[in-house]
Amino acid sequence: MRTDTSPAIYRKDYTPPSYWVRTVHMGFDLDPSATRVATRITLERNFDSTEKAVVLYGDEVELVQIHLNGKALSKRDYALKDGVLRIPVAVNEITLDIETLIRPDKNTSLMGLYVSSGNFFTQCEAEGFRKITYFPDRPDVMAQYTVMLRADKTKYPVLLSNGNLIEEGDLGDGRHYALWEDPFKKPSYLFALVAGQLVCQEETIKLKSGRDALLQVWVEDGNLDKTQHAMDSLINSIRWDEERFGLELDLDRFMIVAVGDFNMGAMENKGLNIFNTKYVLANPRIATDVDYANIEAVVGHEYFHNWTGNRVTCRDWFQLSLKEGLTVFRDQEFSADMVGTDSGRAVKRIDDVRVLRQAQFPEDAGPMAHPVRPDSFVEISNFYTVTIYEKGAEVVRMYQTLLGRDGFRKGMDLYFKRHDGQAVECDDFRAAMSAANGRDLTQFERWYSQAGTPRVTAKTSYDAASKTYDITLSQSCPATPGQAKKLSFHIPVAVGLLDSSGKDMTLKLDGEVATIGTVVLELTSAQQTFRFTDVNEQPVPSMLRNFSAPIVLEYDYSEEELAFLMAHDSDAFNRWEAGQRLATRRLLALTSSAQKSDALSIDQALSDSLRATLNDTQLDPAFRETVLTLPAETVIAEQMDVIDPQAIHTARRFLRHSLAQALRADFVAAYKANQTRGNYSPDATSSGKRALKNLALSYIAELDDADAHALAQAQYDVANNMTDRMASLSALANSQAPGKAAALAQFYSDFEQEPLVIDKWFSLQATARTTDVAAVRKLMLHPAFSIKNPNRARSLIFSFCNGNPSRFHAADGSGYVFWAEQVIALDAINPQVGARLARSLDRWRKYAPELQEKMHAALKRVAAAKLSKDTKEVVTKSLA
Ligand code: 0A1
Ligand code: ZN
Repeated sequence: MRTDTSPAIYRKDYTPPSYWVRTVHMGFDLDPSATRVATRITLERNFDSTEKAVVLYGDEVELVQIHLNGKALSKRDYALKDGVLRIPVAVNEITLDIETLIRPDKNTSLMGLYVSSGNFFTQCEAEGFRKITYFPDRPDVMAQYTVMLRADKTKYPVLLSNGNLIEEGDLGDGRHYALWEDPFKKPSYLFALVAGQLVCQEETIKLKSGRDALLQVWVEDGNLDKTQHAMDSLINSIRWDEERFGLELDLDRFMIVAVGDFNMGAMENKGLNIFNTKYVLANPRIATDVDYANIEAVVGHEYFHNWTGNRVTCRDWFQLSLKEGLTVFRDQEFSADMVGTDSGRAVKRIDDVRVLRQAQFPEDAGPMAHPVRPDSFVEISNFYTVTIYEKGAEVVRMYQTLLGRDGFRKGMDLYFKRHDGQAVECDDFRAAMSAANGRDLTQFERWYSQAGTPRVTAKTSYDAASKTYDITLSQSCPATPGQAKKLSFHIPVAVGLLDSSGKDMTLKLDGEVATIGTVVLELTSAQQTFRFTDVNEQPVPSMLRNFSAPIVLEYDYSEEELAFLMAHDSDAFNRWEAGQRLATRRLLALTSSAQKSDALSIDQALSDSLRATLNDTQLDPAFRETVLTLPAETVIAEQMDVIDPQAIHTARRFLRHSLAQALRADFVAAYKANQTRGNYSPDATSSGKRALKNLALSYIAELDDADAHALAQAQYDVANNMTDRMASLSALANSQAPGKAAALAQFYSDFEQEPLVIDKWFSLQATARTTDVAAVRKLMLHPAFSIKNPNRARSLIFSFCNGNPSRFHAADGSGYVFWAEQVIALDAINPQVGARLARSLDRWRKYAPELQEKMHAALKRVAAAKLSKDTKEVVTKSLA
């Protein structure tokens, strides 16, 4: 950890490595308090580099000795400064032997080699390998690894690393060994080892080519009843990649290991994926429908990285979205295909767009805004962001929208043909898409280089005499840090026109052949007019169908048009979108009334439209649930010039309460009609029913009367799965129900032995309406709370700061004081987790002056503390 101000690194300063690494042989003598690592690397000069030295990086690792071509080096033979070790050499081929000593048990950063529950794990992306040994730890240096693990046999019976197990045996002194060889060359960030007391579920499957592959899911003893869903998800992922992209598993063995202490979701180490337990362990008793879906998505995501990330990797970390945006897109498509139905695909799309709007749009409008391919960073760990991941996925999706599914596949095929085994740039992906389809995608590059969410304003005019309909689109993009002026983007805007009966019109763009349904307008200038001909009546436009670009689309829809689209649009996404537009307008008006302490009143038109959707049994329950869910408080906040969290909260609660009153009978009917009986299954139909039923319950619970309490309590008492149990507990926890405290206590004692469930228990309380800072501080004293475990810290501290806006933004500033304390405390333990929490005040300049002042003081307080470069970068940018 460095506490001085660390310099920024720039993309334009990229230089190729001075030496390539051909082979790496590592020997680990695993011991929690002193692990010895002996590494032999063979290197070859890179004639593209002018540097006449080998450059190695190390971070908090003790260098015991170093030999060059068998000769011991003394301190005079190299320069070591700020973790960079330079050995001047003139020969073309060299061998380095490096011995290092590390202390995994003291490693609370969870980067490099660390201990969790007595077992060893590694995390090397992005720059964790340098915490194990000195190495050219950069993604464009790819090498072949052979790894020897030695450890006490009883304490660490299982020894795993990347690739194939070549040999294992006894060392005679109570210790044993395992030798692993990875046949594929890889960058150091994909290195992994695991050692300890673990058990596995395994299965052998036949790959498309006829080869056998051994699949294993490793967990701690006692968790083997929770691995089936992860195994099924892995098998489905393998099949899907074979079918959709013609990509086969290239290894004989593929392992997933679950660990309870992990900074992120999971990691795609070659052949040895390491997962946060949250994204592996599931059974009906402990996991919700959302957990099941997340596990499927994350297992898919890591598996898909095997091609998009591992076989073709990134030249440097500025290209991170090359692998992440593409792989998120792939996991989104996988999840959608697993549901299979059109309506299911739309619900998945809606979920993904919600994440984008709730998290990425604010990021893109705040002090940490950065392009999908950033130009600079101080700490790369801070750039594992929703922009790199989710906006990156939207950018990849736009290729598919522009080129079609087949065109996109051609582009992917060419990408692998050109770059398999290489470390490349985002531009190489774009070039492959362009070349495979004969399309000029030059302007598309701006999606990678310009930050900010573009705004597209649409204006329409119908001319009955000439039967023409014009759509004029104009685009702009707000300034972001370091980018005052933006150039026009290449934006695919998918459009349909509805006739007065609600049917899709046949569309004829000026001079082009007719299509039924949807056309993709390509907006490339600041302003463009698209003319539809042979339009027989004034249409209602359905714009940005399926959310065809990550933009804000403004169009002056009347309330009647929105209600009409909600009822008729053939594009399910836009039916949902019309409802969200209606609800957002209402919520903004209510918020403004709340600010002026005016009387709040319900809107008949909105409640009629929502009632119609709720009662339309032709529509899937899962889809109806998305329509009946009001926009989140954070989404409303982003639409305001000055955010007023209390007024937003009052407005949203008022609307929910009013809808509950107006639609009570409808909600009760939906509750009854959507019961799932028999054994629990997380399939889309059953989980959709539960989602609608539990949404109905949450509305009914708004009324907070004896009937509502009884309904929630009854569901809690008979629940045979975690989805229903959590939904009813949440209804109770947010009410005045007499059984509330007893249910919370019962839940705790029933699940005390299940860490992932106890996380839910903390998080539910952290986000409850009555929970203020004092209550959170009290929960932190609970014996089950530990700030050192990232999942636990996230379940309580992050859930409160990010998921309970009206309490976090308490007028007295107590939330911010708490936030500052926790950022400082977390940063000292684990910089990545500290820096993540530091992001909670990103948007401080958007709040009223009284709050701003208190946030500013809290930020200053953090900035004045001794910080890691991770957290320092975040608060410095926030204050800039
Ligand atoms: N590449 C992983 C994400 C990841 C990044 C950094 C990590 O270390 C702290 C861990 C995981 C993915 O996209 O799943
Ligand atoms: Zn990823």
